[in-house]
Amino acid sequence: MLTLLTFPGSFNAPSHSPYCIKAMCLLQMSGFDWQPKYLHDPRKMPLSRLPVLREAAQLIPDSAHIQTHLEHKGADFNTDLSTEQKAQSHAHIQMCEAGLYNILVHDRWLIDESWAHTRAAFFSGIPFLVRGPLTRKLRKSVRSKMIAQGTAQFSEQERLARMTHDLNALSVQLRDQSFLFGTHPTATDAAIAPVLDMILNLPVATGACELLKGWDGLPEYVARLRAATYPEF
Ligand SMILES: N[C@@H](CCC(=O)N[C@@H](CS)C(=O)NCC(=O)O)C(=O)O
Repeated sequence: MLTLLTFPGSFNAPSHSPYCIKAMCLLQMSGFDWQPKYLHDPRKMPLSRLPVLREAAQLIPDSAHIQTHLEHKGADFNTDLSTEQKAQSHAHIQMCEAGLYNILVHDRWLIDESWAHTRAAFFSGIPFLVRGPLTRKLRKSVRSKMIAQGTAQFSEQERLARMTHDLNALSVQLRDQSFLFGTHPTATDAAIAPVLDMILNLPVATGACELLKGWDGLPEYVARLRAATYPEF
């Protein structure tokens, strides 16, 4: 039995990490038996992050490595994709991880009204006396990373303009198909739809949330991916 070490769920999702949900979707799509094990603190994990897949004594960190591991065991997440489509898949995943993911993190952690909900949902298990100092330290560190990465240096208007380009690229790829590469979900959908889903389910209606909610076809696409591949716990 495979075990996915994952952050628990929040905001209407089976985990509060889109990378953990990506791994969950890949496991569901693989057809292998698996179970979740919830962790709150990833510091003892190989890359100090989640998700991590455990198989017997082996720990496999990083959702992309988990995908490769499952593929070596026989899973095929990109059935029927041409070489050109595989290249497009790679480019879309990179775009999402560099752009949309960081907008999600920004809106969860750095918008004050949203942060109050994020803090309550992610850290309610931390003892009250240490919760304040710990979450202030974590928020400061996320802010520094968002400034270093660039997302927090832009105005809201600039962030939304960049997001519009990303959503437009996804829309063009999706066209009138059910999933990004046709009638079946692929690894690209597993990587991208959870990020969109979390932006749609932000605890407050930020500009990014409103932009995506009003985008023709993308909320429906996310709902299809949820129905097809999210686990039910
Ligand atoms: N490249 C990694 C990224 C995983 C990642 O960044 N996970 C975040 C949560 S979304 C994490 O564990 N951050 C450390 C923390 O929250 O302490 C993957 O694809 O799995």
